Amino acid sequence: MSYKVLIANRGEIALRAIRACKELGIKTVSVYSEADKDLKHLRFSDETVCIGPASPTQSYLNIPAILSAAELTSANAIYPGYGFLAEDHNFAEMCEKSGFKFIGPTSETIQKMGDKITAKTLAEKSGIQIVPGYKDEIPSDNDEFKKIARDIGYPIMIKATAGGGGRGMRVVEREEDLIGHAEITMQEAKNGFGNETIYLEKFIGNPRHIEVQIVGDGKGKAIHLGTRDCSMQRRHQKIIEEAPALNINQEALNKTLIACVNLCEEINYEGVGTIEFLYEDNQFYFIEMNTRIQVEHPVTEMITGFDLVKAQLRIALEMPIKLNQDDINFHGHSLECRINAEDPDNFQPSPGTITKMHTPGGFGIRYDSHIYGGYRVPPNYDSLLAKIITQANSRSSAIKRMLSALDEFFIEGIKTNHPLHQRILHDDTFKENKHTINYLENEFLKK
Ligand code: MV4
Repeated sequence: MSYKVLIANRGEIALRAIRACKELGIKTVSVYSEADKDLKHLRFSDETVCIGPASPTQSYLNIPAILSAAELTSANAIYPGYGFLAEDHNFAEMCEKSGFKFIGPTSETIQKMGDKITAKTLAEKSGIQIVPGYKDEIPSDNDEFKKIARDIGYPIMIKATAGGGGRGMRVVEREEDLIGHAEITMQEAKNGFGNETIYLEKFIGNPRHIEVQIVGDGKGKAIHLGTRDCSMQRRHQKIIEEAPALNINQEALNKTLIACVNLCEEINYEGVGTIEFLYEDNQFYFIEMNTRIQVEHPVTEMITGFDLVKAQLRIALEMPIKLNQDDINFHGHSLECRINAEDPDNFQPSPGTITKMHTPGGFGIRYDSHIYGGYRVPPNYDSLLAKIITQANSRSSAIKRMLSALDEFFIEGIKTNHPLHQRILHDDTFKENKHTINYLENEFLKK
């Protein structure tokens, strides 16, 4: 049986997916927008279909156009990548109903994890530690509501159940602000997500962002692939990621990893997923689960040798896969620098034509990117140009290898955050691994 997978994405992840398909002998169909006709991966794809104009809503988010392309090319399955439709449960359901395998968890699982209260309840049931708070209905009596918040203890965070990834949340420092902030968050959630339900959490002030990679076969068996630290971020955009997370309490880590596997086994999780935590004072606190492949998946691949994208395809297409925790071994340390088309000083997007460039290479260096000399970066999509990934025996060696890779790397014609990466890699707080999610914005960028 020869499979054909339609790749419903663009840029580096589309290229990453094609490479995995080729290794598995799977045929590929790439869809693209009018702005993307010169993308590199289209040359490596067996078939290509233009699905609409540059605007994402008319192309990569256009469900009828994507399903039509799948129909037209007789694709068996659809690979969503990250962003766009990757966590849209309606899209997953429409794929299923149209006879195309959605490469990922079931639409039901995506929907459950998309509702943050449901996700939190499921996580807690599996023995994962959650942030203390309140996730029942908010009482209409303001004094009762205030009592609940007082019991959690200020500062608290109000979050929309339909939010996530930094959208639909607000910190409340004192009781006077509770009712007003709750009303605003509800109104914004109603307008933004069509669901005004909110819940409360104790505000964790200065944590690290640690996540756990998991893989499930959809039949009740799951494994974990350890942790990543994604604390180096600005406005919820990760800039540098690494694996594994270091300086973590071993007992808390072991408990958390086992509980993550339990959760995935209990819900018959299918495919790859990431369970996100805040980590402060030796404690893990669940925040949400992502039901997709993530941008930073290569750092996990580099320290485990486990190909996460091939695993996604094998599981979805029911090819044999061995998922035994004992077969997973961890080797050294890996870092990823996200190179974005943006001004390194003010973070404004910097689209345009790349006139000249050189890519890094060598032992322990991986380069995942769709760009090339002469390529025009369109202004319509996110600014990720390339991911430089290093692997070495220790964190400090992986940092030195990254500095060497960044020395070789140059892009001319557009601005990139390349100099920001060089500055961060020379920073003492980063080198000592003492940074939290607040470090870049509140300290480093103010220096
Ligand atoms: C929090 C928090 C502090 N306390 N929840 C932001 C994205 C979403 N995934 C959850 N987020 C947060 N939830 C409580 N109870 C702080 C954040 C947060 C954050 C989390 C991870 C990575 C970067 C962040 C940046 C700002 C705030």
